[in-house]
Amino acid sequence: IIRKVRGGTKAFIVSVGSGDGSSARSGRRKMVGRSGDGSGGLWRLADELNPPEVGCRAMEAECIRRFHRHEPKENQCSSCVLKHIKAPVQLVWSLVRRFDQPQRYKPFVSRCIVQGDFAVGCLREVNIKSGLPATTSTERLEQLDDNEHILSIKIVGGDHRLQVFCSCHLRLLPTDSFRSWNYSSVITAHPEMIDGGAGTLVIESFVVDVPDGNTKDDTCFFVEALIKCNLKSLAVVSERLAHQDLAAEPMAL
Ligand code: A8S
Repeated sequence: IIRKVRGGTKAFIVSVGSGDGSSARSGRRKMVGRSGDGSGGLWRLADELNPPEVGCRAMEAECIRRFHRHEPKENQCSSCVLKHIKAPVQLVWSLVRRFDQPQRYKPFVSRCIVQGDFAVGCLREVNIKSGLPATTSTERLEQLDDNEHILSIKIVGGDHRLQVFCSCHLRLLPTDSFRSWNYSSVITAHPEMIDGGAGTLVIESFVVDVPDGNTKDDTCFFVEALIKCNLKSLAVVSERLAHQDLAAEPMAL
């Protein structure tokens, strides 16, 4: 499943689950194969932007292996979204690391308040824009590594009303039956060259409980869609800032 990928702002997804294969939509994936890690897990490459023959380079596979190892339990699914951004890693990381300001690039966040000091272990209360099956989310900063560019969070509360969802529509619980959502994610940023310029490979992976009545496939699809929106927006904001930085630089004589 490791294939060549061209530079540019392309995103694709690698997912792993226990391969229940029960979803009617599993055929939607462009590629399905066995992972070679001996776990018997099913690796899928869901490629939204790249042509089917374009997949994952060795560098990406290595970053996933080093920083994005999750061990999903039987009732969980795990997946990984990648994005190539035409902006230097320092700039991209300066946006990603701000656990206290996710609204700088996350399009679904309207407000965020951090309780206490901004340090590993602190909690943020995130307000979600209307139209989504949640209004707030309480999240803990699990890891912040400015050298390796790793940020990891865990959802510890909120009013997520997701019980049954699928790719085409969401069915919500009655408003009084809130459930917390067991969700952890890791986002990393890696320097790379894109079209001869400084670029960044951003990888975000997650592990989440599969709600009752859902398949792993549908759960992954829903979360991947949200993360893809976040990373797309991160690329737009970063690339805009990178252009401004370039324009502000004095011309070399
Ligand atoms: C993130 C990633 C995700 C956020 C999800 C998946 C969420 O904030 C949104 C809608 C939901 O229904 C769940 O890092 C939740 O932002 C946008 C509130 C958790």
